[in-house]
Amino acid sequence: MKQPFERILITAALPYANGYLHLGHLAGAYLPADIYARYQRLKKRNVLFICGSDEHGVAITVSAEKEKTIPKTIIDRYHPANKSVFEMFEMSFDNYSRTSLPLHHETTKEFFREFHSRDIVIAKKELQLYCDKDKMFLADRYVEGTCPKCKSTQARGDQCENCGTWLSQTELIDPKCKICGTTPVVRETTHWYFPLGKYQQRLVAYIDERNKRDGWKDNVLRYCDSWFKDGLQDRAVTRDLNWGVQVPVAGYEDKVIYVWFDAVLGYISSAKEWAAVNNKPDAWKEFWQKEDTKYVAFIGKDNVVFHCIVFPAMLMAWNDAHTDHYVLPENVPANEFLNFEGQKFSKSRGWGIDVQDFLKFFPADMLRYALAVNLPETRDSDFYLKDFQARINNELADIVGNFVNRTLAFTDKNYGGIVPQLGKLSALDEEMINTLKQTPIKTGELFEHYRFREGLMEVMNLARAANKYFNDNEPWKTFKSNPERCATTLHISIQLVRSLAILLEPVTPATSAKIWKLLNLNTPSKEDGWDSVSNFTMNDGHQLNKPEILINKIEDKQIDEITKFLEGSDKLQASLPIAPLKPTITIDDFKKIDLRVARVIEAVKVPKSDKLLKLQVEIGNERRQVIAGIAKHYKPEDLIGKLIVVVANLQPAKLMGQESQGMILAASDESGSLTLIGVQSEISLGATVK
Ligand code: B3M
Ligand code: ZN
Repeated sequence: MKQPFERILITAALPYANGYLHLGHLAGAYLPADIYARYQRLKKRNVLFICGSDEHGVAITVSAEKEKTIPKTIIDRYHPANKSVFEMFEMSFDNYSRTSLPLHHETTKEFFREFHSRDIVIAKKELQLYCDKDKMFLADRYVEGTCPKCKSTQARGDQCENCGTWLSQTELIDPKCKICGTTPVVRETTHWYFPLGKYQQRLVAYIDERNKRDGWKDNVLRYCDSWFKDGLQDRAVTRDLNWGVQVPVAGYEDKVIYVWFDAVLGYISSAKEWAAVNNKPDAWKEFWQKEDTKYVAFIGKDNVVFHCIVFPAMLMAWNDAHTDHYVLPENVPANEFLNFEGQKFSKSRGWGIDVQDFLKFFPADMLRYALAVNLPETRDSDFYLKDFQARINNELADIVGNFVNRTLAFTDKNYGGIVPQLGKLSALDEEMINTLKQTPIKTGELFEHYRFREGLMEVMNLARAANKYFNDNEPWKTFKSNPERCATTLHISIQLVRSLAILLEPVTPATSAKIWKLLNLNTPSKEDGWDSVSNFTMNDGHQLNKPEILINKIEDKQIDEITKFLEGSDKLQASLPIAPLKPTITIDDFKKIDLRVARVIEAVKVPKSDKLLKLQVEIGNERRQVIAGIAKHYKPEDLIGKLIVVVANLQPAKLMGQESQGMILAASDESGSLTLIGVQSEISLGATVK
């Protein structure tokens, strides 16, 4: 990389589009990436920040099988959902793409064809695990066994999630088919192999060079070292699956490219999409193929091998025969894991909380702040709801919120909201200004080195110092006794409020936006960058807006609510009165009701109604439209594919002008909770319920 660099390319791991994002994902890769991107933009650097959904691989096909549907149904549900969750969380991606796009398939094939034509990838017959019962090769997550390295019993065919080791499936001890649980047999198949071993020396040198230049994290270096120590092996980059990017080699069209080979190239295709959307079709090359670009890849620790070893090796292989060189990551600041209330996030055990659920209870900035002060940068960290409340109340509200409020309220009350004049500086003023000058330098230095927690700490120290400054100057006394002193104190405090708006923007952008509004500077101007933090740009005589509380404290009640939500309705029910029972009926009365199993095929909101959803359901070979009052409890996209029970012989009715040909069954309690009645396992549509 030519120094100094001209551009910064930032990528965040592409989440699999087979589930909702939880807080652990945010702490692992996304929040740090966003803080970095926002900070660099404030430094006026030319930034491209990209991400997208990873839509291939066994992660997706297994999810589809579980729901008895096709992979496309899964990705079309989770891609838009995750995209919008990222928006709610204020991720400032320049582009959020998806790997099912033809543009991405083309990019991946281009790399594969290149490697094929130069004999870099080679076809090899190799033994793979095959399930006789399911009649298929057990690629990746289709097989589980004991990790030869750490002895975790839940290692998958491609990787052990516990220790991060990248495995060949035949290395697994006591492998079992994930579909049927039987022990697979070993069978021969042909796959294309990428010769990682040939790149080992260059990879070692590459990491060494980048580490010297940009300081890689110890945890990342340790992971890489352990792979190098074991010696890199040839790795299969194709799979016997029918979901993914088709292998572009004659005779191998029934195989697909390994998901990790295509996923990392998703960073390139996402940049291409960004360029195309912005009508600058070649702009992506500026970021990917100019040596004065600094490329930083943010990921969680389980993805280290693919970003520090596999992807760089692929790019090296490409670069060897091209003049337009792709840039390699300058750094890969991988985080460790975040635990939730003392335990690992686990989708299968239902432990943890999805981002979208959390954001129903608290604004994004609160979550961003609480995660940022607690990022698992050097070791796993823990997220406790009680800690969360304490952090927000004692830090964000009591330190930042309090300083902004008291400054603006005092100015409003005593100066009619007009910035008072700066007078002669006292020793306390000088000291305060000095601290202010240090903060953007210290925080900037820490952010540049991916130490976001400590960087934020410096900002909070400034806010603490600002409160102390306000206290020590006692403006409520000097207003009468020494008006010039009072005016100067407030003038400096208002400048500090503006400084905090800039310094906090990478972490809490909505709070910063609110501060700008209170300062009656609706949008920060071009001059309000990171390097202007300690400039006094708030002019004497400038009219501020009416003060408003910046941060509302979290009440115990709110923590109780989210806790109840997490625990499900079990506890809730025990304490609730039940609705009065109805008069007895005969079995014949009951038999008049024709209940059938149906599947939801489509679901949309009924226009102008906040309660109703319009569902298309399939009952046997019949399709019906049913209007259901469940919009407050279910999102339309969450219903698709669900097996439910409908009253099939109810007289059709019109609701809000829409025909309803039946009714779906749901349970509701006195608290207003509602849950649909489903069936426990697959059964044919139209089956009767008795
Ligand atoms: N989808 C794994 C994960 O979500 C994978 C990352 C791809 S980054 C190119 O953890
Ligand atoms: Zn099987």
